Amino acid sequence: MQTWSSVSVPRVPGTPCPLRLFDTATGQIRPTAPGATAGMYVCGITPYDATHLGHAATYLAFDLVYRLWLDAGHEVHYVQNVTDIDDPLIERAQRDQDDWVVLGLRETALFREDMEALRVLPPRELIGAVESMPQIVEVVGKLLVNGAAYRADDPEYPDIYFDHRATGRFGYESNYDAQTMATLFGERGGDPERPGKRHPLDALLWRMARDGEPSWESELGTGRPGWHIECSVIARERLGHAFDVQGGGSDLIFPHHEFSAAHAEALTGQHPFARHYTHAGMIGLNGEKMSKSKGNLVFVSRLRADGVDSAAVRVGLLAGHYRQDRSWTPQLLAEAQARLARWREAASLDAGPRADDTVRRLREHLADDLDTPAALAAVDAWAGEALTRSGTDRDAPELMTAAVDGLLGLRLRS
Ligand code: 5CA
Ligand code: ZN
Repeated sequence: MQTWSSVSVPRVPGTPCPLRLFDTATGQIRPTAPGATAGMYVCGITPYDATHLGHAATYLAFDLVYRLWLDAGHEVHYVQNVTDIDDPLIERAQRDQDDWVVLGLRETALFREDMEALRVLPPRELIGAVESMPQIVEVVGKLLVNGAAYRADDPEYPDIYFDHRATGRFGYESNYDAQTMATLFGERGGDPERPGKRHPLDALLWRMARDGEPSWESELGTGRPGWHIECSVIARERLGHAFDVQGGGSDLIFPHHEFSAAHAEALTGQHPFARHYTHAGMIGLNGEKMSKSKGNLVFVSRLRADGVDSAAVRVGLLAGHYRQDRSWTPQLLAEAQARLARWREAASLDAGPRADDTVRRLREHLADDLDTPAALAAVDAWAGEALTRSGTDRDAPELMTAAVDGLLGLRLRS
């Protein structure tokens, strides 16, 4: 699939800091240790609706991971998927009497525009489930042969399921207990009640065609893939095993990332699938979870249409720590706008206080599990001093402009 346009990332003077990130599997903040090229996979959108601020916050968090690795001299092989065939897409298309392909293309195009407006660095590869069908079919076939997958005991619809006990490691990524897994599996797209499965927790790999549903002919029988196998296959194909970071929102900790890892590990016998499993917190609105059922989604495209500066949206979302569940409020946006205006004014001065130490702290805070609240406070402190017109360092405004652009993705000068 076509990805989106990139922005230039200025080199930031000074010494880079190696990035430490929280890893869900071990429950610890651990150093990332990429080679010359860092590999990152972040779960992409299901394009049946516009990008809301929750999606944006998650992609911004991983944008910072990208920027810190670039700063440390790594190349980054970033892969993202688009779930361009799944139940929500089919249901929305039916509801609106739309074509699911057209709906997916339209919302993906809007997503690209939103990401560009937010100056999110594009993945090297943006890959749809539909275009990955041959690889998915091949992997599901292999899982059937090696015994990790089986056909449901249902003559009419012998769907293919993954035996979650296949690797003997199931649960290592989320660390959830059996009860929590059972609850979340049911809530997040699983089908625990489906008759004919070996175990309620087993996840769908291939759904045989039902009347009126899109399907693909294959050696598995005509049908369509389950959700987790899509990301498992795309990530492993492009990044190999033990890539550096598997990312997404915390709603994907279980079952999605647990199964994506288990599918790949059952296929190859290699462990781990990813070295870090990193998850962003959920964004709500005015203290309530943002959800379609509540109708309280704030879309990036809506804010753009209302003339809101996307840089202020970026500042507002980075004002909280990426792992914290948090709320978007009108006040948060107003504060972000004021903060950005102060920073821009300070960056436009001819001179300011020396900025080397501020840049050092900015890097240290970001490298410490993306501590953006502390990083933004460091910029505030410099800008505050600069605006008292006390500083005389003529290089400082330019240095701060480069650092805030390179590390935080925000342009202070046009
Ligand atoms: N296509 C799948 C992933 S393979 C999916 O979850 N799509 S999504 O459109 O529902 O979400 C896209 C990304 O945004 C995922 O990484 C998801 O974890 C994240 N996300 C969804 N809702 C929120 C939210 N309220 N706050 C933060 N991140 C969110
Ligand atoms: Zn995914």
